Amino acid sequence: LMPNNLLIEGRDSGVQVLTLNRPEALNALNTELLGELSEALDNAEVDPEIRAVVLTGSQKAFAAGADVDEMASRDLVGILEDPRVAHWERIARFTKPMIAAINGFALGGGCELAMHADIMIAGENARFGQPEINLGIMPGAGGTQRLVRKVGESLAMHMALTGEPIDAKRALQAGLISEICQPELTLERAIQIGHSIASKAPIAVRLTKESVRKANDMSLADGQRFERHAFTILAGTADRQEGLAAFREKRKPRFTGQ
Ligand code: DAK
Repeated sequence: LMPNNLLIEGRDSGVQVLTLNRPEALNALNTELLGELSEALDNAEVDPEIRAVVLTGSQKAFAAGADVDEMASRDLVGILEDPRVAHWERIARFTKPMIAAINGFALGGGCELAMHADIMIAGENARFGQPEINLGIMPGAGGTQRLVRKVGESLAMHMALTGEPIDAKRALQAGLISEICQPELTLERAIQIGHSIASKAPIAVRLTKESVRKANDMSLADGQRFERHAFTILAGTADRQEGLAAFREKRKPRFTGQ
């Protein structure tokens, strides 16, 4: 089935580009869009051709948040049984590298979605914010959790309690994003990063992502133990042998994913 709110491209190059495409609502994340996105990621998860995913929006908006109209139609039980929660969980579970290429507004659920990516890069025109407080609500897709881990408590509190957005420069300074680009080049740069990752040994990439993520949920000692076990697992891969041999033979490695 063709998705209504998502463009899916680039699978054959190893880097799949998912473009949020609901321009009439600045890519507001309604249930349908989130369902299409989580399904696309589930498909990418099991497709060996796809080594990395780039998630992007338009020049004007990455995503302006949850769909306010849809949210307004839900009462307490409606929120409790909200189908979007399952979609968010599927997005969070994705094990391949995901790069967010952000231009324009990344607000509320849009900022939270961007923070589900492993690498965030943004155009100079990007604006990041958690404006939920202005609507009498609060972040609901990890905004109070991931933002603190990425930018620290002081700036996270400032953003979540005032709703004031920050610009790309501030986001870079705070460590929310890893690079700033000219807006026309953000997507191209994200794809380039994706290709760089796609050229590495897939099992090493997977375990590296998993291990870095553990840093947020584990003590240093437990995280380091996890890292050592992951490192040990790699000793059983053909790609490790290939990578080490290629270095010593001064040639490029040919990784097979084995
Ligand atoms: N929802 C629905 N429509 C939206 C929208 C949104 N979030 N944001 C923009 N639009 C629509 C506008 O209504 C407008 O539609 P028309 O009037 O043309 O029909 C169109 O997109 C263009 O927007 P504007 O005319 O407002 O454009 P401007 O350039 O003047 O302003 C803006 C851009 C981004 C500053 C403004 O649109 C704005 O403030 N948007 C709302 C931003 C916002 O408050 N976002 C946070 C929403 S709350 C949860 C998961 C997630 C969440 C909650 C729970 N669980 C899993 C439990 C997340 C909550 C949120 O994100």
